Amino acid sequence: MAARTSITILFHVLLLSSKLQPSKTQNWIQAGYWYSGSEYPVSGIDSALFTHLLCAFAYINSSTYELFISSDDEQSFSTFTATVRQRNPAIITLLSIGGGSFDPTIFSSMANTSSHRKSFIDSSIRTARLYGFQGLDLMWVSPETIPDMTNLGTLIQEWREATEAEAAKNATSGLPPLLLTAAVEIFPIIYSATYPVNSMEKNLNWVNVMAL
Ligand SMILES: *[C@@H]1O[C@H](CO)[C@@H](O)[C@H](O)[C@H]1NC(C)=O
Ligand SMILES: *[C@@H]1O[C@H](CO)[C@@H](O)[C@H](O)[C@H]1NC(C)=O
Ligand SMILES: CC(=O)N[C@H]1CO[C@H](CO)[C@@H](O)[C@@H]1O
Repeated sequence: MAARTSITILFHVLLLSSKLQPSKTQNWIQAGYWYSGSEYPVSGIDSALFTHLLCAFAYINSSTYELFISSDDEQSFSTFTATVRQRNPAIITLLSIGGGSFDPTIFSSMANTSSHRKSFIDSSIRTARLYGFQGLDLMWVSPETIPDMTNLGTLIQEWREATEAEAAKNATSGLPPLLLTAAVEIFPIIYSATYPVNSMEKNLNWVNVMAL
């Protein structure tokens, strides 16, 4: 079993303006996902090879639309950042939400209603801070319809506003706003809807392009 395959290295397209990029840091990103289902130990990751690591996956409760971490993952997620910082103290960690096996209709109904988006956004920020992540990544596989794409654009706009408000409110903590990213894929033959590029460009730090 090739342990290395458990960490998928993705290509990143830097969408964003310097405004949202931490100016002190490098201008390139080398990020990888660690998936708890791979059972590859977090302590085995050579974090010195990366600038950012994404811990996958947190899920969305289908009735409350709040973010949750499965009880099986709580231990490894809560120590993830401290563990990968042992080999690379500068590493930045993000909590990834959803993934390919998560029911996309839950994303659709979360993004579709203002109060559901708010539950999701507020709980995601709380959870990221509680577990010590510096950002959040949305892996909605995949928005398929035009309303999904429109709602996704609204969601990430509101998400960005909320992360900035949270950082401003907690200015004394000195923590920068959470990074926000999303994983995207394009199957032009299957889906006719296109991503809300304007909102993504304005509100996300970068996107992770999923390639098969
Ligand atoms: C979703 O939230 C409801 C209400 O709080 C709770 O009863 C249920 O167990 C939660 N489901 C999951 C999968 O966490
Ligand atoms: C939300 O989804 C429901 C059905 O899934 C649909 O009837 C409604 O128009 C959608 N609302 C918005 C704001 O997209
Ligand atoms: C990380 C941090 O300091 N979070 C605080 C932000 O502010 C709210 C209340 O305004 C606190 O509850 C959080 O603990």
